[in-house]
Amino acid sequence: MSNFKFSVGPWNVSEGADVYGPEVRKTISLEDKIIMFKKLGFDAVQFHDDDAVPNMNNMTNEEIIAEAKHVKKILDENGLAAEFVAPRLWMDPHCTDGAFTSNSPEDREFAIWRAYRSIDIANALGCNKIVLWLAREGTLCAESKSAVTAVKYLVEALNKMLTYDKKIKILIEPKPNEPVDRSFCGTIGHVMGVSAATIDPSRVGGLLESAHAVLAGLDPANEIGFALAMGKLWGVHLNDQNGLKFDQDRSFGVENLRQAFNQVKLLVENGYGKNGEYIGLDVKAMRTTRDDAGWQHLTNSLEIFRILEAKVAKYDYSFQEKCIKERNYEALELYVMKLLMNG
Ligand code: 3MF
Ligand code: MG
Repeated sequence: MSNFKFSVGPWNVSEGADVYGPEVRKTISLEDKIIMFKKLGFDAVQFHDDDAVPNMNNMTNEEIIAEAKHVKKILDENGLAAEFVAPRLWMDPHCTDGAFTSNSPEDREFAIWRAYRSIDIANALGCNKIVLWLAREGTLCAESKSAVTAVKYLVEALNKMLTYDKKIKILIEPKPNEPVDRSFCGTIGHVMGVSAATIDPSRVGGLLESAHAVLAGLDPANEIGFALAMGKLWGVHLNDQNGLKFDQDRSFGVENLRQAFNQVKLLVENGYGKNGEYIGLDVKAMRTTRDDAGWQHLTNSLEIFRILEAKVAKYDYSFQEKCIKERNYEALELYVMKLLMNG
């Protein structure tokens, strides 16, 4: 049992291709994934714009909305909600050099078109959250873009989206690198800065992904804490990451259990979810995973989360208080480690 609601995106169940090798698992249709997500205990689905409406570049606005409504029907039939829509700008040839911060005015215009369509799709799916993972908003060649101009372009794009629809909320998902070398908005702190610079900071917040924080050399729990303190943690992508290397999207908790515990602890202590926020996963099966186990990283992540939630419920806050009073953090640390190691 859990006090939280859970969400997952269709890209979490993939064919397993990586930069050095081809697909290793069969393709599963969106509808079959949705049916399975429900069976596995999820409450909502996260979407890229083109997860919901493939081939959208070649469709009229009306056709896009009609297709999104069809997906909404599938969600309704399976008792699942849509959590958010994220424009998948990084896959498009228009966005080779970035999207909102591209050096090309036409390509920046295209990015805004896709952002508007993502808002239309979100409305058709019955959700008001737009997630922006700013994948290529940064540089490979440091001199190729001015960080000053680029950040201003970014704020401009957010303002356009906020003006296009007065009810949407924008969740920026920061990541310090990959596929770019230096991104313009790498941590939750950057997200807060960008939010404050928009015409409506109350509608611009963050989605924190554990692995992205680790890639920035930060503790994901501390990043979660910062966003919670600002009242801006509107989504999470829980997963794990073994140090500073390629983005691994490992199952939640499998690399750093104590960090995972502290993420859950902060979420519980601060009433995350009380405003309808979901515990979102962004996890990848290992490439070695066979077809019949292609969902196991999801069930493993859910199980680890729930076990950690139970550990938080058992957590002895009076002992924590005593240790803090006596400034005996060695004792507190051992207590936490034993709590995690025992049963
Ligand atoms: C990349 C990510 C992305 C985002 C997704 C939704 C493909 O590191 O985390 O996953 O989470 O695009 O915003
Ligand atoms: Mg993510």
